[in-house]
Amino acid sequence: MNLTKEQVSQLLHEAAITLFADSLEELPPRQQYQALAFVVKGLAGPTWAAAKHGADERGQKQVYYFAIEFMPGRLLASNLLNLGILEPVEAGLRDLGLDPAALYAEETEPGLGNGGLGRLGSAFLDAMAAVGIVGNGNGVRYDQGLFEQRFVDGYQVELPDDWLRDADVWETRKADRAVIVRFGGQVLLDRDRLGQITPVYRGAEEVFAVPYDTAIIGYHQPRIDTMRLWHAEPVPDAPEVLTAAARARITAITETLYPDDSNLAGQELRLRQEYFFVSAGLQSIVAHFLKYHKSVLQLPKYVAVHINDTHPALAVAELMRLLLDEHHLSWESAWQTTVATLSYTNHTLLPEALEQWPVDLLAAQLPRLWQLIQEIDRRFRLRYTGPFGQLLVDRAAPVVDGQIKMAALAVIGSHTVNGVAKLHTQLLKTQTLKELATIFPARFVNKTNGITPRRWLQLADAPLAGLLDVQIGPGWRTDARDIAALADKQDDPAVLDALIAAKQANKVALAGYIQETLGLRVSPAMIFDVQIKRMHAYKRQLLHVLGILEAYQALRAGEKRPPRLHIFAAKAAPSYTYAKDIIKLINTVADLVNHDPAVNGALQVAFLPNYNVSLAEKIVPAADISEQISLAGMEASGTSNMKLMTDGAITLATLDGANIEIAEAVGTSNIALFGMTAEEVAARRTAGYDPAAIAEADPRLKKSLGMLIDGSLPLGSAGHTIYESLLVDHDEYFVLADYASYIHASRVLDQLWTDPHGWAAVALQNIAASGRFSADDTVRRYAKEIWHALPARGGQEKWQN
Ligand code: TH1
Repeated sequence: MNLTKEQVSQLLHEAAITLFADSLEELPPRQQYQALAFVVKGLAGPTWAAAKHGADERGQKQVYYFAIEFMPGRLLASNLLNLGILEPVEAGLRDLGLDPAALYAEETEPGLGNGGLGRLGSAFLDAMAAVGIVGNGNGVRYDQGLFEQRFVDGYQVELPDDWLRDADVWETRKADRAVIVRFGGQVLLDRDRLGQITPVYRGAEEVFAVPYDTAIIGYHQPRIDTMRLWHAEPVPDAPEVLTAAARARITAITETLYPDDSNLAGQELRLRQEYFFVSAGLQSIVAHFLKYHKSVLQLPKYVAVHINDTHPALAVAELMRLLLDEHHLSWESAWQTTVATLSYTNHTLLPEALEQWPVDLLAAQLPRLWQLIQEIDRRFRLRYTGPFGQLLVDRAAPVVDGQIKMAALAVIGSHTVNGVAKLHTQLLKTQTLKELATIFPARFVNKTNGITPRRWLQLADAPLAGLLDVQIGPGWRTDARDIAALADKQDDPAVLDALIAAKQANKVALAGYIQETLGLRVSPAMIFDVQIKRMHAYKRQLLHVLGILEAYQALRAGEKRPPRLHIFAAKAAPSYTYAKDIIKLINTVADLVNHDPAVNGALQVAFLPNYNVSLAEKIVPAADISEQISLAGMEASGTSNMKLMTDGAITLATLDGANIEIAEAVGTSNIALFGMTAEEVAARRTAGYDPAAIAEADPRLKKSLGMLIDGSLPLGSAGHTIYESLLVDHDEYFVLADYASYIHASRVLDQLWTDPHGWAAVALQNIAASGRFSADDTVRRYAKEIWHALPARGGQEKWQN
């Protein structure tokens, strides 16, 4: 899209008058941001409108990505970049005396996810638009996203995330596209005039599902996809007047994001959320489809519906309901159509995160779906017990012991199932879902996750992006694989110096932010050692802390080490007390080392509060070390590992999730690996394990563990809890088993740091190898091998003005 900076200025002034009846110069920054966002939305509008019909008219297959979380991050700069107008707009703003970065920072980030799962969904939407796949997000418009995190006395405190206080400029309410979603009541099966069986609903609770659409702009091409998020409201003009309590039950459905993946509290509400966005999405897809096509039997030819983790797995039963009850297909045709339309990604092996619904709960909330799930279960058993035997089928079936296993339902009802990294897919097939993989071996495939280099490199890391343009030309901006050309420069000292300078600039910026936020002065000359991800025992932030305490003792004993700053950012689910204890521990250790003159300047800890996409954009470009230290076999993939590598951090990692593929891509001499493999972990679990003996044999480790309970760290009960988790409760995540090897790998990095060009050469190889983790390629593989939805050929659409 073409735009001059003069046009930018004119459009902005007009928007200021239209929106706020004031001149641009008079507006506070928040309103200046809103005016600019309004202009951008307006520029994209005509193309968005055209894109919505284009695909249907061409008969191009569309993908609907169903996810209970999305984390788009701030959209203004990303939209400007994708529209190809970042430069004229920034020039126009500067001419007006406005600072572009300051305006971008006014945008409230929609925190509609917990972490990697939601961020992946948003990266995929961005990538689909970029590569020309007609993609649609389908999710929930939560009134409140993930809580805002503060630290009080080192403890996590959760504040509500009121992200809609200032209206969200990007969303568009589409009240005319609302649909009704039904819960509860009774279902009677009746025959209609033509003798077809039709369910009659009695006493159901009706909920009005209103979609809010946001444009997902394709990078440098006139292709705009849509993220559709549903909001729950009472049905307007309903004949019955609802009590206040009944209204509240309805609005509760989309009030808050469920901030947990570690246990199933608030079960009923979560189930209602899941059915709500699944039913609303499928109803609107089928209705829209039938505007262009005659028969629902054609659905799989034109529509792919993707189930992102089990949260939308009710799609299997809901699509059956629509095809059977509303479109009167036979069971067999409805089933064929359903399976051919749906596909499923599994994102976790953690037993506590694999959803199961008690039959009573589901039957009460969704009586018709319960009938259909029973029938799916009955037919599954009938069909496969012969060939595979009772025992195996019992383990594979969706309904077992009064529970409905959502992963099983998703696998049975999908044509393809994928894991998110090679190891994860393998463990899925051989362990977690092994019975289903025996029955459906061809269904299981791997699709390793990806990230968008546009956000993490082009936008968040301008110094590195500039360096790449100079060294290898700008082709990498469209095709991330071109970054590989950088590898040839590893012996060029001028390039290495430029790389060091680029990293330094990012570290200076982050150091400023740390000072502002925590009042902690840090030097950009230190090693910035980063661990950013949800707080969880399996991710082993605790191992990182034990590493810090080891360094602390070494420095106090007079050892020399390169100065290191340990940077953490992480939220703990509010009900996950152990994770909150680790937060308290990190903050307490930070207090100790940051105030001890004996280690002055050589060791510091910064725990930045309120981790979200925007904070990651500040931390990732400044990182020297990327800590990816989960217990092998636990992290499905990880994606911060890919972002940090892209921006030139060196990975300190176990052989877990996508770390294995990162090691393959960079070569083992360019990554610091340590710890047990997934196989070794499994063997150790069987053999038995004595963490106390390990602690006893290592004086420094023993001292660090003692510090948890001897009063040297004022931790309250958290110290004892953590101590006992390791030494009394058998250290479930093998922190102590991997400790010595972790310390060793970390010391190898200390050694490398003493040779700046040596370090920079390794960082350079990481950047050069990062191209294969671009989400653009990942969604191309999904499109080709799962969705069978090929990108539109070029030239089919034009910018509309
Ligand atoms: C994450 C995985 O932990 C991570 O390894 C992976 O890279 C990411 O998904 C994207 O594939 C998950 N987040 C959640 C969140 C919930 C439930 C399951 C998972 S798996 C609520």
